[in-house]
Amino acid sequence: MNRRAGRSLKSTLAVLILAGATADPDATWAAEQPPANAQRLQWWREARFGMFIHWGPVSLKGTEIGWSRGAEVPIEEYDNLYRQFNPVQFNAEGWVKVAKDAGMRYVIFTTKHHDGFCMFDTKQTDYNVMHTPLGRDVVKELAAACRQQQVAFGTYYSVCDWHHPDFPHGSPGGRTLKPKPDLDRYEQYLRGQVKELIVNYGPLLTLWFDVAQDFDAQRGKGVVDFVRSLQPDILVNNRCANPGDHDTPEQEVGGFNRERPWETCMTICRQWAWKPDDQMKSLKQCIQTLLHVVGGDGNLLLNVGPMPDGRIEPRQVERLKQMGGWLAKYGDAVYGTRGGPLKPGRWGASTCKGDRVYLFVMSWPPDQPPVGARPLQLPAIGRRILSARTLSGGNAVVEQTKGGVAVRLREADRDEIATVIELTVDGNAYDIKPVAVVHRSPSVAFGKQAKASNVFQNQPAHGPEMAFDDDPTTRWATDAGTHSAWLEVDLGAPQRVGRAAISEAYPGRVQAYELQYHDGKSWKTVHAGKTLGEDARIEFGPVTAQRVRLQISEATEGPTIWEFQLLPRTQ
Ligand code: FHN
Repeated sequence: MNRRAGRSLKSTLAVLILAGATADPDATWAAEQPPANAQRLQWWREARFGMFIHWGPVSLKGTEIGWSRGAEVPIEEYDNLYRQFNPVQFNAEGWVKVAKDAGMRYVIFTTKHHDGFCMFDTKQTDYNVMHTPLGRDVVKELAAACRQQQVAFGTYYSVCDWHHPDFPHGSPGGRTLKPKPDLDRYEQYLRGQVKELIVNYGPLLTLWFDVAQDFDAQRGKGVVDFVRSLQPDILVNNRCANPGDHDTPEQEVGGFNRERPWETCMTICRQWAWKPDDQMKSLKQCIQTLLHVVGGDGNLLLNVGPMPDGRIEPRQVERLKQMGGWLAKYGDAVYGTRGGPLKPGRWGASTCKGDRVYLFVMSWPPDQPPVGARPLQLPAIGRRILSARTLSGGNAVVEQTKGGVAVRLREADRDEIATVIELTVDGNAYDIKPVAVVHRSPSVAFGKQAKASNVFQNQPAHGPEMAFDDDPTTRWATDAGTHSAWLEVDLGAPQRVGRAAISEAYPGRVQAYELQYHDGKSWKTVHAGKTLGEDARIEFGPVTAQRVRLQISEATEGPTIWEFQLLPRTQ
């Protein structure tokens, strides 16, 4: 990482903010910057963590923005919600402060989602926030608050527009066809609005396009080139039918990739827009997701959906504050780092900066009586470790041999979310060749064939195998409205098992379940229980079986399982 690019975040951001004050937004950047957006991309990569905000009149219904139009909410009703939209408690400064207190370095706001409603004072249509009882330019206030608090600001803009008569597809869900579309005319409308966003509210950190649908690569490239002509150093994502500057894995941690910039976008709850009593991720899930993302060399864009009164839900504010508290202690191991060299996995994740490697240990090998606590065994890293410092408490013992690195730490000193250890090595840590941490699973079900009675939208990313991969960022999920389901694993051969460790995502959904094994003729129950939770530890039998399943007979909502481990009995 070169010195110039390593410029402090603040001074780079100051240039970013100040540029907004000049007549020509790019005077500052164009004069002294490297070509295109190299420095802004560098700044973005070092920022690591941003706030996504999905908001609009649909918050009055508590249903999903765009997608509920013509589905849970009749189109006529949905399209007139703006007439009641009066979020009197909307306070842009307060929102930006929530982001800043969370340790977020940028904010991306939905200026127009698939429902076509515009949250800014656009001259292209009256279907916008200035024609609501609120009558204020939300994007203008948010952009100003970001500038004032030195937080970078970017705009989400949906390419598909299921409300606009010229965009070919419509609601529900983009599955219908408009009677007289005109895509060329729609593109001019889109270009007009994108220009307003950049010229009237910029310079922007990024133009975050979404769902190109009827736009092909040629049209997408034309729009992206147009955007760059208005602000040469702007970042553009990969969702305008064009590769843009970075990828955007969604609701999942992207794969380890130092070559192509990427940003995981993820909801702090389940829905993008506000939903009453939605299930919110635990602090552990939020932090471990952030660490797996930055450990893979990516950014995390974590989404909140403000309420119809203009507030971000207090419990979401609290969760974000907790994240900020964690980053206040360990942020040096996140901001301005690169992913690796030890690739993310069940064990945890790592980042590097200068001659430091930061380990975030999230899972330790199970104890092996009578030996006791076994060390975390990491592969060789090709650099000499000069010293080790445990930042999260206790004193880890780090032993380096030709074969690898062993990390020992008393159980009492291990951090439930992530144990943070700083290694100082004899050179630039970024030059260490990235290496995977071979996982020795204690579970005889690890990596085995699995099947299930239901899979969320039949998406492989939520298939049954996700519960047997020892990866805390993947899970088996079922469709909304599923109230009973089974998850089966084939161990490949008969195995003697007597313990199960089950981690339920969205704890509390499962209300009754049975653990069963197949004896060659039928399913036999070895354990029955009520709720599971995030860390259920179950002893049974022991039994010898090849096929084992979790039979969920009662669930309040689609059951979903992070991990289902099967272990031998210890005694
Ligand atoms: O359909 C949208 C969805 O509502 C949300 O805006 C996400 C955010 O990345 N993008 C689309 C789904 O991929």
